[in-house]
Amino acid sequence: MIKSSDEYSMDTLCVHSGAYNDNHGAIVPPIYQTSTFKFTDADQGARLFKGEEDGYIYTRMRNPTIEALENSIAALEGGAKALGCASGMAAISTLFIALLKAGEHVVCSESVYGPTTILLNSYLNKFQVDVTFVDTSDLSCVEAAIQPNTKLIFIESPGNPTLVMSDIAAIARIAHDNGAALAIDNTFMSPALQRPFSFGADYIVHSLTKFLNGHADVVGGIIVLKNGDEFPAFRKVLNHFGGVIDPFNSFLVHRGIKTLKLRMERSSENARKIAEYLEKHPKVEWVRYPGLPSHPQYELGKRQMSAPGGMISMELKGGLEAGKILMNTIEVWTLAVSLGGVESLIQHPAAMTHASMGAEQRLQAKITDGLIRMSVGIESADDLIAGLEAGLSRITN
Ligand code: LCS
Repeated sequence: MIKSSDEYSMDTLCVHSGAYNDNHGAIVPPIYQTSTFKFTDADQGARLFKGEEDGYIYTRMRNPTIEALENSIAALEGGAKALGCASGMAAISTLFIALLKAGEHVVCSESVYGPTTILLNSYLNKFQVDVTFVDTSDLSCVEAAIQPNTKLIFIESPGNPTLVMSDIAAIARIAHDNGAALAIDNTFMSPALQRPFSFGADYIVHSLTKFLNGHADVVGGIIVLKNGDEFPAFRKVLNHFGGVIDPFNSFLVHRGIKTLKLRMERSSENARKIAEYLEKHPKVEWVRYPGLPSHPQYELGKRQMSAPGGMISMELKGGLEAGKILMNTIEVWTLAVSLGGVESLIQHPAAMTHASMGAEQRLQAKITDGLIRMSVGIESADDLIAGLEAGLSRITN
């Protein structure tokens, strides 16, 4: 089993990363579907609790199947350690709890998953942690938002759902020059297409629910640490707040990762063809896709991502009404939230994934009411385009 991410290519790491404990030669990590572990005697139990002996006690604290997944994703991201969480939101909230205290300040990308803004605005504010949302694609806005008490810059790049990209290396420098850390939600890209530690980020989070698992059958999340010294403190926070992933979901995500690189390549190829088709379509007002030269940060995307990914946003000339006709009549695609699975999905952020943000904050983040978001799967691009055309042809205005 491979541990180091420096020696092997991403294709190999996806198949082989994730060291695990097994005495029987199983070539996939066994599912330790157990809540607790037997001690050989009372003294051994006491030694385990004191940390004098290495071993398993209780699944909320440690579990071999979960550890196999954590080792895999730490290797894929080139990090030291990772912590499997019950959902992407559990990963983000655990990161905030571990890093922030009352009186501190966070700078956050304005275009992030809706509930991430709610977490910062409505919950962390209760604990006197302040937040400023800015357009992190504009470095002068990031610099202007820094305060003496800024502890963390949190970005999504590309951002959900606008696909705005932020310069990870430049923002890491701004953070470090000001005594802050940079965390990035890398869900949209996955480590197969973007490795933020190589650009100076300090923490990475993912919703495993998306591309890393890839099969729309798990909810999970992960925090990846660049610095292994921080692992015991993070492990304690996760253990005490309790948002751990379970062994079976860990097994499923670990299995999904074996095809991550292939899936990301195919989704990117499909999405590029679909974005090019949409950009020329007479009923489309605009398309935003990191692989189109018309994307405002196209050159940045080429520098920090190995492919443009599977997410597209667009708005139709007929606005929301036309978008509804498309979502209601599209073929092959499914009208559903979430993303990153093998099947292509379409949804309406203002009324769905980003409804909870409220109209004012959506406006600031340029999430227009007519914006439609698409997650491109691994079906045939021709079939996906035919399915889109079926819906678009029904729009008459
Ligand atoms: N980060 C990003 C970028 C996300 O898109 C999501 C979920 C999360 C974190 C939270 O992950 P979860 O707790 O759901 O595992 N995004 C969703 C979306 O765009 N549609 O449905 C869920």
